[in-house]
Amino acid sequence: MRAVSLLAVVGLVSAHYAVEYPTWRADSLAENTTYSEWNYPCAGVPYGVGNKTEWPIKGASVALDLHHPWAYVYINLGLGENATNFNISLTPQLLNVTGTGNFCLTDLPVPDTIADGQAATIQFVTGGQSGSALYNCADIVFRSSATSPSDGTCSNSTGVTATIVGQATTTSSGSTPTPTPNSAPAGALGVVPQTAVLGMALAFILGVMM
Ligand SMILES: [Cu+2]
Repeated sequence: MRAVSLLAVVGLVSAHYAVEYPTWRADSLAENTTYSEWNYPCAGVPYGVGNKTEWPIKGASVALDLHHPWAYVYINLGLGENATNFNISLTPQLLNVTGTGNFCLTDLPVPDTIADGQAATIQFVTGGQSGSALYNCADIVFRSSATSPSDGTCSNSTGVTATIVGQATTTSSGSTPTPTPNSAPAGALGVVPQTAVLGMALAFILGVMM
């Protein structure tokens, strides 16, 4: 039983995450490369080796394929060719995303000052239980004429949910909060399913394998 559990966790933690849209600079999970998602700012993938996507100025979306039980997700923007300063946050509210599989964010808050034809790089950052971060980048050109994929191709897998960290859980007026004696205090851990907690504990033990 124990062996089965450990194998299951190894499966979860061995693949970090993939960027599905816009197309990432290159597949940072590919074998036989020096790429590593541990490496800031773009997983060791040099600028110019890969794809550049025409990305909408309004209604922009991103899609990830998440492989960990949960992650804090940050999406940053750096302007220009070969940007190194990712100083524009497209996720001003910290997101805790639980579950594995497809995760989609739509209508990202692109600054009004961005003009048609502006080159930029989107930096994806996920933070996990260890405190370390995983990085990926996608190179783009903003286009007012571009459109994001339709809803069918940008959706959340079953069980994938995003919670804004630090935002109090909303309850309808008059309702009585359900006692949860063994749960963590208010905050991120309170929303993590028990299965994820188990996975996190085992992942901690196996931290070197992440
Ligand atoms: Cu991983």
